[in-house]
Amino acid sequence: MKALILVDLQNDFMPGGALPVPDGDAVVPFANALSPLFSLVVATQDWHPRGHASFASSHPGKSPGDVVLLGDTEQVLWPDHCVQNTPGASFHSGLDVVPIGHVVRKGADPRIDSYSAFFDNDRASSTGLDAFLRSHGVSELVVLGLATDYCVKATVLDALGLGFGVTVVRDGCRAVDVVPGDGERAFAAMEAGGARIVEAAAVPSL
Ligand code: VGL
Ligand code: ZN
Repeated sequence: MKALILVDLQNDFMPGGALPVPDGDAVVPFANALSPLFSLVVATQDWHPRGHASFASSHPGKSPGDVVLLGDTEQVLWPDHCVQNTPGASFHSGLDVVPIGHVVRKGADPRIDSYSAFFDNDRASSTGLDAFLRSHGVSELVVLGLATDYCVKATVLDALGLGFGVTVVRDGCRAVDVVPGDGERAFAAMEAGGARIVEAAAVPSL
């Protein structure tokens, strides 16, 4: 069985949000158009406590874009974003949430970030998504969302490592592009890892 994974379609990643992904709101119509084609739709939500270790504001003297070590794991620092139970953490108001059957909240551990929908960045703990998908007989994932170069990429590479077949919807993703080209390099890395990259128009015939 196939499932659709909608990655982090939250206000703080949209234009005007705290960590805006350029043109990020352009992917919402793709999510709405594709969701009815799947019997299982899973949405992820970046879900940080106040003072999260990925926030530059939690590290005196540091700014967004700086890199620190959290234990042995490198962490890019971000503006405060997707704080639990704030409007920035809510799904974009244009997203049709009715087809969403399961929500994965990640990044809730104050000490470590979780780009992937499957594992924290230090790999020490799992969100339970792998077990959830397997219990529903899912072996194929179709993935779209934000941001191509962080949470989409991490989710896709983990899914491939767990043995899922993965298709990424290119026009359903947008990148932060801290360094220009990061989004394109992320697609190349996902493809090299075994993901199929398609346009949304190809999804109905998958
Ligand atoms: C993300 C940076 C920090 C993402 C989440 O959704 O790609 N990026 N937190
Ligand atoms: Zn985050």
